[in-house]
Order: sequence, then structure tokens, then C-alpha cells
Amino acid sequence: MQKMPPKILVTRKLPSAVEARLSERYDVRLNPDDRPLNRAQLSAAMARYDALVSTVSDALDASILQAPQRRVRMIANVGVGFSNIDMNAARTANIIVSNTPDVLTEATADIALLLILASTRRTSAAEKKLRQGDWRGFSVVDDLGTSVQGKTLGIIGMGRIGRATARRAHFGLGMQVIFYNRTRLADPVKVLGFAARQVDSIDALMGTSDVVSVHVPGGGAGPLISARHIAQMKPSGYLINTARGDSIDQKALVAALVEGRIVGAGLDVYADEPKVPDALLQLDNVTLLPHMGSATAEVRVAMGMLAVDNLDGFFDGSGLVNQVF
Ligand code: 8YV
Repeated sequence: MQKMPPKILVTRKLPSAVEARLSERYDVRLNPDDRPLNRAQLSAAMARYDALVSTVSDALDASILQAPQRRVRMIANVGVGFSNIDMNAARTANIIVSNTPDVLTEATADIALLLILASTRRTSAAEKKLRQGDWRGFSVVDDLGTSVQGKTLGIIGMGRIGRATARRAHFGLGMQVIFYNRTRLADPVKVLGFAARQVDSIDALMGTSDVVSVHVPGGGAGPLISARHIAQMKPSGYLINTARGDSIDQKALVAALVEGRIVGAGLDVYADEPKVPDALLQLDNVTLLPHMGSATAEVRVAMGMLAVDNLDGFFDGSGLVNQVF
């Protein structure tokens, strides 16, 4: 008798080449409408499928992962981040999790650079003015931003994306770089190709950086960058986040922006997506993007294919390419 193919639920729409590859090998349920699944649907899926192909919009918490009569043994998350998955609960439930690192590093660093430039040059406010028909023509003194050349970029989290952002900012924009990282980088010059100073704490970074850019995984018990840290920023400072919204005390950040305690921010991620605080929407000194760090056609195909490589490795027993521990 022929073996039944594993049953896979794909929680969101994926590029068609990825969906086609999945359909060849698995008994796959796709989501052509791309509507996010609710808790009840995710819980029910745990008992019906052998694996999930999930993404950042699926909050896979302990009560879902440990649903009674669960059948799911593997979760292939599309995304390098996996803060949407309670990893302790997954371990307890013996569910293997994979992610999709590397393929999105450069694209995400591009968006970090874009946000550094857009916020310091105030392009969102300027474009809004133009689109609204309020541009009165060239002025020597209107729409002035801040130059970044020679300024200091403080990177929090010097992993793959932090490094790619550091290189772009240094070689492309002429910025100095300092960074905070959980572990010591033995030889930053070797890793980065230029000299960047590692500091021992986030506190040591906030007050000396002109622009702070966040590149940590998120998903901790509380925000890594607290109200106290935000209060340490220079009044001329900018905060950039392309990582996870829950890594920053979002309320404190909004308050600092509203009260003018920092000059601006560039955000691609939010604490409770897709909700964006009203106060942020009203502000002129922020650039706001809808979580699109990895959003290029090439990268999304590569992420999807990597997720399928991981599924294949699990089900054919050859092992995962990117197992999350
Ligand atoms: C999105 C990201 O999660 O990879 C990540 O961790 O934040 C983004 O790339 C991804 O686009 C979800 O599909």
C-alpha cells in the first residue's frame, strides 16, 4: 500500500512556486484568500495536520501548541524571527521548529538603511506635503533633515542583519558604528571589515548614538529596550526598528516622539501588529512601514523554499537545515 503523504497546513498565502512545490509532495491545505487564522482555527489545526507552515502573524502560544490530541510534529516558520512561537511550549510538546535565516539578511538591512535615511531626511512628511498639493516650490530652508555622514550609528544586536546594516551604514553612508551584542565579538574588524566599538550595555549605547537601530529577535518577557533606555537617547536622536515591535517599550517610544524628546523614528514593526498606535499615525517625524523588511519577490520565494527544505528534511529523515533550538 502506498504511504499517505503528510498533511500540511499552510497558514498564509505563499509565492506560487513555493505552493506548487508543496503540493507535489504533500497533502497540502493552502490559504488562497491569505486571511490570517484565528486561535480556534489554529487550535483545531493542531489535531488535523502533521505539520504547519506558519509565519509571523500566527501567534502559536502554549495553549495552542499543547492542544490535546495534537498531531502536528513540525512547524516550518516562514521568517527568520520565531517570536510568534512559544519555543518552551513547542519543546514540551516535542514539536520541531525551523526558521528561514540568511536569505533575507540583505533585504532587511536595505529596509533598515532606508528607514535611517527616510527618518533623518524627513522624506515621509515631505512626500505627504507634495501629494496633498501643499508644495509651494523650492525653498532653501524647507524640508531640512539631518546629515548622517560622520554621525554614530548604535546597533543593538550584531547578528546577521545587524552586521549587514552596519556595513551599509559605514561604507555607504560614512557613519561610525558602535554596537551592543549579548556575546563578545572576538574581532569586529574581521567580522565587519571595519573598526566598530562594542559596548557592554544598552545604556552605554543609547546616549552616544545619533541613530539607534534594533536587530534583536524579540519575544522576551519584556521589552529589551525599556523606557529608561529611550530616556537616555540624545534629544537629536533617531530610533530605527526592523526587528520586532515587542523589543521596544512602544508606549515609551511614542511618548518620547510626541513630547519631542527624540527627533524621529523609522519603524517597520509594531508591538501588536497590525495595530499601529494612532499617535504614531499623526506624527510627521516618523516613517512607518507595514512590516516589509524581507518583502522582495526574490526573497519571499527563497524564504518559502527554505521552509519547504526544512519540511522535506523532517519528513524524509535527512534532518532540518535550520532547526530552532
Ligand atoms: C517576516 C521577518 O516575518 O523574517 C522575519 O523574521 O520579520 C519578516 O521577514 C516575514 O516576512 C514573514 O513572512
